[in-house]
Amino acid sequence: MGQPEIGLSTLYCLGEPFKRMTEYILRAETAHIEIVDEGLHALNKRRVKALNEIATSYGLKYTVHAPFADINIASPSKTLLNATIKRLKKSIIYASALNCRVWVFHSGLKTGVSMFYPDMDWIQNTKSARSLHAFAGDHGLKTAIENTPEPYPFLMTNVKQFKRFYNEVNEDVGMVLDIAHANINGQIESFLTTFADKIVHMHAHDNNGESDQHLGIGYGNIDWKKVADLIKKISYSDIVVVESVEHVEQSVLKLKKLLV
Ligand SMILES: [Mn+2]
Repeated sequence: MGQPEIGLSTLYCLGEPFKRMTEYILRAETAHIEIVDEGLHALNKRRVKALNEIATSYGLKYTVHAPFADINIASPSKTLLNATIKRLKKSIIYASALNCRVWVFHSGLKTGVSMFYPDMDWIQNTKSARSLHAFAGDHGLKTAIENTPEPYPFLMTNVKQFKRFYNEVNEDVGMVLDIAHANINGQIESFLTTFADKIVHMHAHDNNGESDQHLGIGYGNIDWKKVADLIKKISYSDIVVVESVEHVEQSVLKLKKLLV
């Protein structure tokens, strides 16, 4: 088993034009870039072509983070669910064209009608996850579902929910461990030990243990030395993507020192 490699998410510059983002990634301290398929950086054919040209010239490798704004794969509205799946399938096609190692997506969320239809959103969540995974497989792409932060009404924030998901979804959907999201419910160690064989990708940023701040590594209350030891203990050897929105370069260097 090798060592993990450190990557960088474009989340920190999502407020800036796509063109500027493509300039920033050339200056990153890593060749592993996670493209956030959202907002000003939403992918299209032309942008995929541009990113592929950059990858060839500068030796970059990509992963893609699925769109997440107003996206709910557990939506009780057929109309909205269809629009959501259509958008996510587009993202999968672009990710496949970028030769991504993995396509990262979030679970669905509870809604204002969830209390009237117990478990319906969970059932729709697993259905959608299975169908997106199958579609991605048809395009030669792996998928991984991320633990999302409390207190948002996401369906998959804790270990218990991920256990249920993997009991019901036998397909090879990987897990993205977002270390900082797991810090909010105090389950970093529990996630790492329970899903050592499912985790294929990680997100790293920091927070005060209460809200999803996406701080630079070392600027919140996460014990990174302890986290690094746990990551080594499970022999994790895939990518750890820095998803901070500040102190980005410093965060990449700090994680390299701890993990590589
Ligand atoms: Mn994340």
